[in-house]
Amino acid sequence: MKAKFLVSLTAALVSLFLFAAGLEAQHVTHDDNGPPAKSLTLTAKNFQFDPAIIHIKVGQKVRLYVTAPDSTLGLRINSFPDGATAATPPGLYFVFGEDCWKLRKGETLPIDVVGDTPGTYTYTCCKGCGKEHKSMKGQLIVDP
Ligand SMILES: [Cu+2]
Repeated sequence: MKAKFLVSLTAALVSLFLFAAGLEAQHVTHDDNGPPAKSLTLTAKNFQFDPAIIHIKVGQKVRLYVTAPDSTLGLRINSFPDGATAATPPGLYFVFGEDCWKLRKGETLPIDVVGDTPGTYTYTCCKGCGKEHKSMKGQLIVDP
């Protein structure tokens, strides 16, 4: 009886391992040189992002043209979805990722992003810019 249990336990572990290996093999690869399928403008000013909500499709490369017309600011896009736990992998891929992009006053910064996993990814200002700095937020939503 005990031996039979051990055999089925081993079989379960082996199939779990094969399943995990299969997932690894299916990992998304990105063509960094390919042109983006879509482009969007994101403006940061007056303690707000415009638009405050951006929708992109999973797997689609999108170029964000980010601009801060009035003052130098920072942009941080969380690569982990809202509600992520310690085990949640990042769900956004950036061709040139940075923790805090510097948005120089009046300049336009292109950022290429691919949504690997559907979810809501929060973006914030990452440069102290005044009284309402902490309320400066937006959501990048990766739709399935
Ligand atoms: Cu700020």
